[in-house]
Amino acid sequence: MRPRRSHPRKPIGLALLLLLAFGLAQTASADGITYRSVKYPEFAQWRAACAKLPSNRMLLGQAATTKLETALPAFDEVATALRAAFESFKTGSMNPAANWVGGKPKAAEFFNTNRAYFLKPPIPFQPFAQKLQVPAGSEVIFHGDFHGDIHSFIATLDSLNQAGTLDGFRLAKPNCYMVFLGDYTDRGFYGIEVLYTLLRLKLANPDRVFMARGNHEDVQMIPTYGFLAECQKKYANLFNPALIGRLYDFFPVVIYVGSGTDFLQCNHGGMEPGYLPGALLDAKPAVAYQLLGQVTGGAFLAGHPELLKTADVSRRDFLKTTIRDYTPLAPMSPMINGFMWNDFTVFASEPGLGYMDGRGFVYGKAGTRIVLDASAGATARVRGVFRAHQHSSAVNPMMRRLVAGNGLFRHWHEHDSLAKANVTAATLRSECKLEYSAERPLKDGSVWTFNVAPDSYYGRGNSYKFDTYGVLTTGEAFADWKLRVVHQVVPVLKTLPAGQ
Ligand SMILES: [Mn+2]
Repeated sequence: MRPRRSHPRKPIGLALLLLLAFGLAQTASADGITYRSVKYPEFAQWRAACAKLPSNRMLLGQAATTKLETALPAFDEVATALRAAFESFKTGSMNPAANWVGGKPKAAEFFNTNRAYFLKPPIPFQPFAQKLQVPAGSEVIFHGDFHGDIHSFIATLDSLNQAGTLDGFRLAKPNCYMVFLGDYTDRGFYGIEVLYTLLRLKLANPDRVFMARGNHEDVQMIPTYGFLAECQKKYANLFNPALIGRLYDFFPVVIYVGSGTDFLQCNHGGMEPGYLPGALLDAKPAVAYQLLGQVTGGAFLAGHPELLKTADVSRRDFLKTTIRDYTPLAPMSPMINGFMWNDFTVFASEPGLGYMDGRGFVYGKAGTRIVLDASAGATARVRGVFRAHQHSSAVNPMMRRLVAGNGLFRHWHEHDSLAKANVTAATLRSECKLEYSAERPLKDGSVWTFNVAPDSYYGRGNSYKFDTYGVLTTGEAFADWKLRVVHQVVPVLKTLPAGQ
């Protein structure tokens, strides 16, 4: 019997395969000749170039155009940064074998950027987890989905420059880190500008800036959701999608961020009980990695029968046969990766485990608690989840809470309920006691969703104009950790002031 996929997806298109294969050949021949002659713009120059671009919200209101403005007119500029990023990944903290729990992946496969799992002959698809253990008192900046919204990204960097956290692209404060929660491109017209900005941050701070892999960091998604079309409009046949697809393989599907023995699971989607990080978190190195290897959701269910008991009775048979052990072949094959895809319920009264067609497994409060507890090591504990992903262009209960919460929502609020699903922001804040202030309490076992950037069709559908980032300050004990939410208006109907 064919293994059941968690939901059906189109196989990778022949046209995309040909394009990817061509891109790789182009890379191999051009490497070291053209790319390295390009000089990187300074932050101020880059900011000014991005400020000239019309907003996504303006373009979304217009008929489709064949031409798109870009702050990166030559693809060589992108390719230079991509090549430099590959070198940084190959020679940085992923290089020492001692930083890989359970063994370092092969140099001839994982680290060979002339090959890819999506090309022939394929190398294995090897998703991995990361640990980032920072000193107590460190600041970690978090941001949710950008989806091609460069104006919000620049606004965030402006804010961090004004705060003295950044000096241009460089983190200026000691013990300061940045973690991005995935979905950088697609659905907005400046995916390439967003990716390039991420690469510049990574290159300026290789040990302190990390990107999680979202469900859109997948070559199979880009032809459908806009990124491929964007790049073909900007670069025609000079665009090399294989380089981008290969970059995504260096993004961990989950980053456990912590101090001492306390950690937060930081990823794009949701829970993935087919991988447990105990050994990774207990490992000595402050930055460590582990391949997911075989994803053992079936074994987890067998060993934790209490998880299935949190599900609705009518769904248990389906969940039992669908959550199983498998070897990942691609982010959506033979099953979707839960770290990249899964969701959470909004209300505490909803089932602990469920499933939604087209989205994946949905974890409630009790189900999440079981997986978090099982994620502990001999000493390490996983205290909660920071994630993004769960957005809609329609006004729904989740989006109402994200907007009323100033861009960060803690699931399962104690005074919230299904009966209040569609109440106004004012009622959410008063009657449901929705948290919306700058300082947020960090409660053990909680899940926080970061909002998607506003210059997007999500922002248009839900009428919000502010972008949000979180600043986590760690402490000696988890009780001392602090979370601050910074939100600022982004002028989504015009371009940003050229400034300086
Ligand atoms: Mn998204």
